[in-house]
Amino acid sequence: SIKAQLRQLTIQHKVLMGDVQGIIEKQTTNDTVNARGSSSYYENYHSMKEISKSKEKSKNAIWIDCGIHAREWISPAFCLWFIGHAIHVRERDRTMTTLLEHFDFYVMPVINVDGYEYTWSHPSNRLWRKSRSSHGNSKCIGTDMNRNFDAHWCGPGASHFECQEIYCGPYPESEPEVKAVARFVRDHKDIIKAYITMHSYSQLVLFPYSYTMNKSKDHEELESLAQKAAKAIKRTTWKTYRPGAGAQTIYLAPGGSDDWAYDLGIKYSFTFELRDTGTYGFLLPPREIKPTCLEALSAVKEIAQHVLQN
Ligand code: ING
Ligand code: ZN
Repeated sequence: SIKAQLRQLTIQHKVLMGDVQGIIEKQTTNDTVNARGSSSYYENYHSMKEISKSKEKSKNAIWIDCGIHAREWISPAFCLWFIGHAIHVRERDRTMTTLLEHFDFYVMPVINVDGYEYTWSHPSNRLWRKSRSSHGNSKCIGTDMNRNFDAHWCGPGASHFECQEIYCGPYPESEPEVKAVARFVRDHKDIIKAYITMHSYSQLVLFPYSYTMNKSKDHEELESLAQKAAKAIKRTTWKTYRPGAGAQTIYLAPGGSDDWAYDLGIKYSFTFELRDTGTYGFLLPPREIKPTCLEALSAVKEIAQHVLQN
């Protein structure tokens, strides 16, 4: 039954999260701060995890965030798995070691903590997408955080109506979680060389723009890099991911984080849509967590290596 399936999924995800949380707490106590908490937590700066090989500051960096949308559980699973992998195997994984010599990784495991928690604690709302903020006396709750960034905010492809799944919020960065990410990325835009955000599902490697059908000025380079990332995935697990510009590939969507980061000047800006292509959709079975993480890692490495060479 769907209920038993949900229970099984939740348990497996919890095991994975607990495991990685344990690793983090044991091995990187100095660098990390608790990633759990409610949205008020985002008023300060400290809900990001940084993986770094050295203590000296202002190395070039790569930003990865997960869990903008509550129901896309494979996304936070990837971020936590990535942290664990980077810490655990970096001595054995040569590519990872090299990358960590050149970059700091800033990893935000769950942007939408309240929404994410809600999908766990209210199984009947397992498919909740938005944040959990309220808006005046509207009966509807939540803002779509991937429509809340200041990039052609609330143009076609978003909605001003609180009850819609793609509600853009009352104004850009109205959500404290979005504001915190935007502020951090803005304040570090000179060192952040790539912006990567993880969603699900559809198996896509997307790049700007999503807010317009027009091509960005780096379209050709981003397309070929997205293609390289998709090929790396294919080599890893034989899964097919399709590369493309957001609006041309799926739909017009203003206010997205990758478009915002790109217009801020971070050229290498990508949105991943992880597994699957619709068989299970957001309810991805536990056995697919690990292979999805492995394939996503291979794509992230491909992007990081390209950034290193350019
Ligand atoms: N897809 C994204 C969404 O927010 C997207 C697609 C990518 C929009 C990049 C804007 C920018 O709708 C999912 N599955 O959330
Ligand atoms: Zn999403």
